[in-house]
Parts: sequence; structure tokens; C-alpha cells
Amino acid sequence: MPTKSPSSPRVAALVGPYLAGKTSLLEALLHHAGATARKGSVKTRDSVGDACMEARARGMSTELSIASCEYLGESWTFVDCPGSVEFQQDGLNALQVADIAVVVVDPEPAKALCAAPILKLLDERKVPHVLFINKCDQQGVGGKINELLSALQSVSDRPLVLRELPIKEGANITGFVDLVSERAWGYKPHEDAQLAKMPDGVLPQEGDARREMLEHLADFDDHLMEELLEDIAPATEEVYANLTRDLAGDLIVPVLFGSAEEDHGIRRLFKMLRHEAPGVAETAARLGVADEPVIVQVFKSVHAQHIGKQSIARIWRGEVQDGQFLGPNRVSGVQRLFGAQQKKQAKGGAGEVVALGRMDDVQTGQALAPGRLVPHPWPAPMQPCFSFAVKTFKQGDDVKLGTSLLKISEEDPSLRYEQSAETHEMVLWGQGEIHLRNAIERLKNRFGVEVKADRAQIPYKETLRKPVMNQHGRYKHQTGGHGAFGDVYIDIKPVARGQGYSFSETVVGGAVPRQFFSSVDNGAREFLKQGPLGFELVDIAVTLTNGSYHAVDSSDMAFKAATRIAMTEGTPLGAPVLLEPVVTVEVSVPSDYTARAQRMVTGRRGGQIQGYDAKAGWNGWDVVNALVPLAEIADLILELRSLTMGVGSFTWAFSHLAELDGREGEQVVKARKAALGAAS
Ligand SMILES: Nc1nc2c(ncn2[C@@H]2O[C@H](COP(=O)(O)OP(=O)(O)OP(=O)(O)O)[C@@H](O)[C@H]2O)c(=O)[nH]1
Ligand SMILES: [Mg+2]
Repeated sequence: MPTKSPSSPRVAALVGPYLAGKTSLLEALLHHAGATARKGSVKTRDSVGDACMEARARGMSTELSIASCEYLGESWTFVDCPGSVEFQQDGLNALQVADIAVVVVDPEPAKALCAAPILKLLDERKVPHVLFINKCDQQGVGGKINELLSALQSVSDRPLVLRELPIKEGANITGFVDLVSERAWGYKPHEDAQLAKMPDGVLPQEGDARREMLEHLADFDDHLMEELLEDIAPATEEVYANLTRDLAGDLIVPVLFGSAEEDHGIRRLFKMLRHEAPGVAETAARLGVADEPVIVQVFKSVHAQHIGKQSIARIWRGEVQDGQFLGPNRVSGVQRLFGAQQKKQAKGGAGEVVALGRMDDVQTGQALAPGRLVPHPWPAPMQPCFSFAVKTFKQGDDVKLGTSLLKISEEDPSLRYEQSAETHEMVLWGQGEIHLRNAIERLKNRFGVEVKADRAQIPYKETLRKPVMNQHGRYKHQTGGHGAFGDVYIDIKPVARGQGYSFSETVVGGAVPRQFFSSVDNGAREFLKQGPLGFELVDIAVTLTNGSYHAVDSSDMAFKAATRIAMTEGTPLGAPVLLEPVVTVEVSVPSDYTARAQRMVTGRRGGQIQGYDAKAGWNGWDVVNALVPLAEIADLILELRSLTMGVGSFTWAFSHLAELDGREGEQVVKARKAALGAAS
């Protein structure tokens, strides 16, 4: 092949299911490029990726790791993304700036389904991607490769195009034949593969596999199709050109294999990326990046200790200098990243990934030009599906908790927090229990805030089922000097769900002077905060019908107090009933799991299926729509994931309040009364 002129720096995101070997692959790629003197390992906790405390402690990636290196005169940045479904957000954001994704998968056919969500997402967003089947050093992998490929094909909408044919000894893989150059290579432990003679037994298979590869390419190229029909061998250049074009257009998914641990197939993968991955200009065009001479895209924010905020950005076009104004801030430091290490540089050029210092007003997802923001679409963060109420151990830590939560949710937009107006708890929302426990560890490790976590309370409410008419309330107080006197008769009536509270009066003859109407209204409102069952009372109409007053002693306070007395005595007579929030849930699962997902929903108290349908644009997936009480979705994600090999997910939204009586209702009220008793 003719040597290509060095292209601008490119970005590859390493994605794929949990523990498939992405961080190990990063290590292997960096070592192959000569960027590390010694190859580290996730096992010995000295890999370039996963350098943060939490990842090391858990033995899994919990946030993205970025490392830039040079390979054969070209610059590459790898973004190693966590595989766990609970830590997906960083990967989703990295894919918004990557030229290509390398989907690392396990060679076990039974685990192919785990790659389904990421493959769907890449197709949906049209991100060019290749598959790297890792761990091919494992015993017996050679015997499973065909089954694996068909299992993977069943979860990919795009055709998987095998680029290499494994050479096997027994059931083990010992090398490969490159299907473009048709040369055979033998693996050597921790060294580059060596050119070898093509084993005789492989030749017929090689011919078939190459033909299959060319047929896939010919589906998108008439010239190649004609050549195949006429049995003309296409020129190697033409095959490469097709591979490059089809990859850039996300028409095909080339498949390579190897072992990150043993360094098998790493050079092949790297060279494939080098020759075929699109560059920054093509990616910017694919994503519709605005036509600005200088424009960068922030895809990750970090609050590093002693350094302050850093905005990690890809430079789409132009040059970024230290000290220049970008967006609303002046850049204070341009750093090149290599895992935990940073190297200061004066500027960054198109294609590079750099950390920009002190961009305090910039958020992840923003595109920046000198001195201003540039509109650029950015996908909304994942909706949280799991929560904990968090409370500091030390009382004085509350302010620190607030600022630290802001920082960790800036770092990971799939974490959210809110001070619940209803339960007054600080609620931390995220993608699952490990995600939240990890966030809590981060609060401690990085910001020194220790919190305890509990299941968040459900914001129950209550209403009345029967009207209470003509309820009397009288407040009379005499302690020398001015007395206090208020006297009211009110009707308390339930209204339709969702209508809220209203006040009216039908007082005749000035029995209660007009100026005290609002006192009665406010007295009732105050009472609503805590009804007879201990929760907010909703959907109630209060009417002041009658009363009396005292020319001197009546006051706003006295009428308020009289109303409170009427409400306190009257509402228990109105058959109070608990109301619980019910949410609409949209469960997304592969069709094989639809029936199980439906059973999971109907197995929950009050769970009602509303219907199910094919998931738009997701061939082979369904969505199940259901109504489920909020209390019943607290751990729904845990059950759904364990039912579906981790690939099922759901979104939810508040629907309505529904009456909760019977034993469940009684238990809630009992617990509430006990809590209120303990607090008073
Ligand atoms: N046999 C074998 N094991 C491997 C290979 N690559 C990775 N592993 C092992 O697989 C496990 C997970 O490796 P990681 O590199 O952390 O996987 P990952 O995909 O980055 O994991 P997450 O980011 O947490 O999803 C570790 O125990 C590795 O030693 C390989 O090529 N062969
Ligand atoms: Mg990892």
C-alpha cells in the first residue's frame, strides 16, 4: 500500500459489555504503540486506564479513561469506557466525539446478547464501529467462533464482516489469515504475530470467508458486484477503499479478534484503525458540527483535586491556545491526557482531545468557539432509575454535601440529586445500586463528605372520601388585656383527583367579616401540609359557611386557629385515605424476554400492563408499557437486569395518585405516625 500522509489526530472509543477487556485492550494498544515502557494490567492494578481510586478498588471501570499516543507517525486518543450498564453515561458522551468505536466483546456465545444495547445505540447514532472479539487466548475459543459470530449477528442490524479467519489447533486459536492481503500470521505470546505459511487445511475456508467478505462489500458497490459476478479478482486497493467507505458510513461492522492479555491481534487492529477509521473532518461533518473556524466540544467535566474544574474536549476545528477565551471562560491550561497523567502543552490542534482548565461556566455537551457558545445538539443524559436518600453523618457537612453533589453530578450527568419538597430528604438518583454506592464513595474519597444512604421515602399524600359538613371550630383565649376570638363553620369536601385545594365562602349577613376570609383560607392551607394520616392532604374544597366574631378580640391569628381546630376535628370524619404516586413505566427488552418482563410487572403490587409493541428502530426488541406504583419500582431495575442478562432497561414518568388502602395503606400510616412521634 502507498504510505498515507499522517492524518489529523483521531479518537477511538473502546466500548462493549462489562469486563470484556476494554481497559486491558487500551493497555495493549498503548504498549504496542510504544507509549508505555512496561505493560500494566487491570489484575495488578497498574493499568493506564482505571487509575481512579474507585475503579482500582472495584476492579472495574467506573468512569472513562483517556490516553493519547503516537502510532506510526499518527496521533491517536483512546477513550476507554466503562462496560457496566450502571456507568454507561461517560461512554455515551464519548461516542459523541469519537471517530470510531471499537466494540470489545467476550468470545462466549452466551454473552453475545450483552453487546446488543451498545450495537443498537451505535447503529441508531450511526457511529462507525468495529468488533474486537477479545480473550481468544482462552481454551476452546476456536470451537465456538462460528456460533459466536451468528449470535453476534443476531444482535446487530448491520452485517458483521469477518476481516480475519482464525487459524486453529484443535479448539484453540493460534493465528489468523488476513482476508484482504490473504496472508497468514501465527500468534506469539506478547509479541507481534509472525508471517507464516497458510496451513493447507485453511485454504478452502479462506476462499469462502474472503468471498463472503467481498459479497458484503459488493452489496454497497456495483463495480465490485460486477467483478464478483464475472469472477474477476478485485484489486486490493479497491477492497480497502470499500472497507473504509462502508465503515465510515456505518454500513458494515468489520470483525477482528485477538487477546488483549496476550497481545494477539493488536497490531492488526491498530493498523486496521489507522487505514480505515474516519478522521476528524468526516466525523464533524457526520455530526453536523457548525462551520466555525475554531470549535471544540466538551464531552466530560472533572473536578480534580488541587486543579479545579477541567473540561475535556475534542477540538473539531482550528487551534486552541492556553489563555485564550473559549465560550464564556479563559482557558487556564491545555493538557494532554494519559490516564492519570497530564502533560501541559501550549496549544491543541484539530482532532486532539485536551483537558481545558478552569472553564468554570462550561457544561458537558457544550460546543465552544472563541468567546461564545455554539448551538450543538447533545443527547439528554440517561434518566435515573434508582435512588437513595442521603444524609451527612456530621450536621455541619450539609453545605459541603450540596457543593460536592453538584460536582459529582457534573462529572457524571446520569447522577442527579434533589431536595425533595415533599419528604424533605436529599435524594440521590442514578442508574443502580453500585452506581450510587460508587458515587457515595467518591463523595468521601474526593470531597471528604461521609453520608449514610437509605431507601428514599415515597411522597404519599392523602385525601378524604366523604364530605364533612358544617364542622365547627372555635378559638377563644383570654389572658388579660386583649383576648383572641375566632369562630367558624366549614364544609370540607373531596374533589376530583388532581384538582388540588380550593377555598370559597357562603357567609351571609357578615357573620364572619370579609377581612377574615383569607385567614380561614390560610388556616386551612397550613393544615393541609399534614392531614389526619400524617401526609399532605390534597384534592379538598373548603367552604366557610358561617361563624361569629368579636369586635375587639377577633384577629387573623384567631380565625386561622379556629380553622385549624375545625380541620383537625373534621378531617378524620371524612374517611381519610392514603394516596400513592403511580408512574407509567416503559420497559425495553429483547423480544425473547417480553413475556418475562410482563410477568415481572404484573408480579408487582398494582402493576398493570397497558400494552406492548415493537421498539421503534430496534429490530428484535419490544417495549412494554405499564402502570406501577412508585413504591414498587424502587428495585425494579435490579430485577429487570437479573432477568435479562443486564440488557433490559426502563424509563418512567409520574402518572397519577391512586388510593392505597388495605394492609399496605395501614402499614404506611403506622410507620408515618411512628416517625412523626419520634420526631416530635
Ligand atoms: N484470558 C483473557 N482475559 C482477559 C483478556 N482481556 C482482559 N481479560 C480479563 O478480563 C477481566 C476484565 O478486564 P478489563 O480490561 O478490566 O475489562 P473491561 O472491559 O475494561 O471491564 P469494564 O470496564 O469494567 O467493563 C480482567 O480480569 C482481565 O484480566 C484477554 O485477552 N484474555
Ligand atoms: Mg474497563
